[in-house]
Amino acid sequence: TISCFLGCSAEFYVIDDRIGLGREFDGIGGLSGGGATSRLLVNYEEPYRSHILDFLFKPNFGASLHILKVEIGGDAQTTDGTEPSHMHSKDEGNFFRGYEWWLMKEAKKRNPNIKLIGLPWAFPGWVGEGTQWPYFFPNVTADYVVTWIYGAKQHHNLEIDYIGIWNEKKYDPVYIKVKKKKLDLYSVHYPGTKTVKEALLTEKKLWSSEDYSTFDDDIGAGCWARILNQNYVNGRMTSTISWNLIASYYENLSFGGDGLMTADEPWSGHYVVESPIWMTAHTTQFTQPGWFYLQTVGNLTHGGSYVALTDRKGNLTVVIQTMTHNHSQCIRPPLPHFDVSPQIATFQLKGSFAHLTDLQVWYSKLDFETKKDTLFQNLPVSTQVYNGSFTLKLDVDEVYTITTVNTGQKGTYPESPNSRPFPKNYSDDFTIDNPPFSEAPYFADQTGVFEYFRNSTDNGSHAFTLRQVVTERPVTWARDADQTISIIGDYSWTDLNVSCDVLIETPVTGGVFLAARIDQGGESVREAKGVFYWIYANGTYKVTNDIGGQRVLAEGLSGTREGVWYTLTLRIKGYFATGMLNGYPLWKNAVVLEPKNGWTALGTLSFEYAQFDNFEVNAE
Ligand code: 147
Repeated sequence: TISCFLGCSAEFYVIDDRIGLGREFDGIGGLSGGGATSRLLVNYEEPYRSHILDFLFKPNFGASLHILKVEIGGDAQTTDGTEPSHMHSKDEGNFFRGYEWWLMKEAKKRNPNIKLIGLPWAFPGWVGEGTQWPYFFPNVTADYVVTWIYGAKQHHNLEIDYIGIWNEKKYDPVYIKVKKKKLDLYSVHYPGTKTVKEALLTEKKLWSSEDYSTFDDDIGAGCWARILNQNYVNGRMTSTISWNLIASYYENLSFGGDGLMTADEPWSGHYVVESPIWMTAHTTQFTQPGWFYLQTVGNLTHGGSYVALTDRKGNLTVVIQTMTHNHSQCIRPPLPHFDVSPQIATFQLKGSFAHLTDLQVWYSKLDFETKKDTLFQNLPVSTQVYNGSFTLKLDVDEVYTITTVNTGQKGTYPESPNSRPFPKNYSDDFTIDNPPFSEAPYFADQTGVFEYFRNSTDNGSHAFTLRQVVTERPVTWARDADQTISIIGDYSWTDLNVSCDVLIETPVTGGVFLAARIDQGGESVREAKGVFYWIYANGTYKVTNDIGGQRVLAEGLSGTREGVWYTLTLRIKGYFATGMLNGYPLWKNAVVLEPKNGWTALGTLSFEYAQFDNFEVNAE
């Protein structure tokens, strides 16, 4: 029985298919990339990595996503790092770089029906033939993207369901025509649940193909639950895709901690299944692409909204959310004020649903006062459904799923290992035959691409190295640095010793660096400060406070040149830094006022080949 409050005045809502159905539902998705947002996920040990993948993709378990959208790597910075291209240059192709292929296969393994989408953010420089623009040579760009699609099929047996144009940048009608005869759907990013009238009138499918981008705490969950409903109720959008899939990148990079859950500690195995996963489950576990929204969807009288979907074979799923304004703000766009208060709602089932009796109820409450959330609980509730209607006493910040589908499950695994910081003593000699991934563990490229390399000219101690391989400025999406850089370690590191063997490959103009206390990457990588120890092919060295090399702390002669391996050692303690070359002091007591802390890093002076070996860091 429902206790009487609000004077027992229940509001009535009708769920009815006799007036015809609404639009076809296309699914809920997550976006890996745009960019490098899954970078650290691949380095989790089993069984944790599989557990995480299950929470994302396994049907009737967790987020049980319908769609996986991935970045088509373009060798350039796309928010939290660079993702490697399948064609670094015109004459080569390699479909085993990065981790998006792997991720798509893992998703398909769990859900063979999952839809795949590819979208480029950036392109290798050759695609623009030096113009830094992908549309001057639409054939080249189209071929490049089509090669990726064929590669997916040929090398991984992956069928790509949808391909986008160019993320958040101009589109070009000529390019679209070259690539494809027509546009199938209109999709927007961060629509704030609204659609313009003109878009509705086209009767094309409307999607929110990138949305959310909010820290994955309870407010993020509130945002996500609200827009999953309202993107259809307000905007008739039939798919919503989360940027991003999983927060698997160093937290101090751009938009740290956005995602449906967090897994950014592969060294400890620790991960957290955050509340947005369960908000997703409320929809995904009880509908599938190909279901239809009913026309009877809408807003609730005292705030919140409801959608209803059917498979047209008698199944019904109703999702109700009552997120309050302050507990459901997404990062963008601004959310106009609205009120939500407790209310009693009676849903009357008509048409095909009039005789339903046995409905499952799944319930969540984000409790911002007690902090004790109820997340995705199956309530014993068949008693609440009678006489063709059910009544819910709705409080604020809740989600209900009322459904005929009885396969829902709240998946669980034993707790993941305890959180631990990045190991203070860490080394990598990059010696590995047939590496499963092209990147070395934990290195997160911020400009350029660093890959395992088998050095055929060296059968001795440097046969296996890490090599920077982007030799031309890409058609960028963000403001990539003019130097290349890959970061690794703990952002809170202050005093440390770091060393690495380096090989400059470019005569005269070449240069490489080893660095520490790097204070930023991602979209602001050009402004990265830290302690950068450079050696150059022209026989000199420098110590600078910035990646651009403007703030010089020390400089002089080093006798260094291309084609020779050197060991660089950088030691920083308090305000002082010291550098060694092949174990001999080259400069000392350079004064470092800031940054106080940051990651360590490797890199090159420009887009040039260079190699690295025997990386070792010992932090205090
Ligand atoms: C999006 C990007 O597509 C993602 O790669 C990621 O960077 C995400 C982070 O929130 O942002 O790009 C946007 C850029 C600008 C707006 C929206 C999305 N905007 O101004 O509304």
